[in-house]
Amino acid sequence: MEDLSRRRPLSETRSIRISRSVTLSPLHLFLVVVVLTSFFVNAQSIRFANRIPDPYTGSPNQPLRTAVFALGSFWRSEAVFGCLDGVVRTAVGYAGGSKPNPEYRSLRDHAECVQVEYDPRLICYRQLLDVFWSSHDSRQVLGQGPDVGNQYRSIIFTNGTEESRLAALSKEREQSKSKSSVVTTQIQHLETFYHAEPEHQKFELKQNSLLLQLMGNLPQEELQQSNLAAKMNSFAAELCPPHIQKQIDAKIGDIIKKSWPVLRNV
Ligand code: MHO
Repeated sequence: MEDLSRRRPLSETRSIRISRSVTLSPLHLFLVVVVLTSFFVNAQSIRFANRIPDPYTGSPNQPLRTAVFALGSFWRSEAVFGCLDGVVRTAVGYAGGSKPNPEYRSLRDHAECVQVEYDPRLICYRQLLDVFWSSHDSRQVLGQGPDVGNQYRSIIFTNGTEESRLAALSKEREQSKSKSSVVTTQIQHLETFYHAEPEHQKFELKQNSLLLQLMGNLPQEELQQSNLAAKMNSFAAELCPPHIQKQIDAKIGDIIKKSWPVLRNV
């Protein structure tokens, strides 16, 4: 006859002894496997806390300002401005036409453009204009390089008389550099800036999955608001000033160098 008093409880009979003091029952083991599996399955989409001091709002007496420019493909335009000191956020969209709610596949008379949100204490409109002129060919008619068409025309969208005055002055200066061709850039009062579809925002950054992961796979809304994302978008397009391009490159190298030994223990 079986001595029931000597039977061990189920949890003990099938348990696994990990060390002298730690014993895992089947239930515990199952839970550990579930947790570990979900960890590895989700590893692709792990998000780190957003270390970026966003949303950045400027100071109460000097609030942030926005400027809008059209200078060819907005993928590149966004990257042209994102790395500048004092630029807080960037977004791409459509403006300059009459069609309400334009979309990428039906822009009609709108132009692709970039909206630049900046801190006027750190960068001024005049400096943004300098970047605008030096970042595209304002003498090419309705296009930039191979991108030809109305949607790629060059426009400075203004918002008030002071901006219009500065834009007109800068255009004159640009024209005076050479009279052999005409500067085609239009200066227009900004009516409505329509945000482009999410897939066009921070387009250059989105082509680089390593950078996205290093930034913690921010969701779309955060990516759009993020100051770091604006910078990294420029970095991905290699449009940051050379010294910043090098600095970010070195930091990424550092992260990779420090973390690869972790893999040795796999
Ligand atoms: N040359 C670019 C234009 C894209 S754009 C956002 C391309 O088709 O790849 O219009």
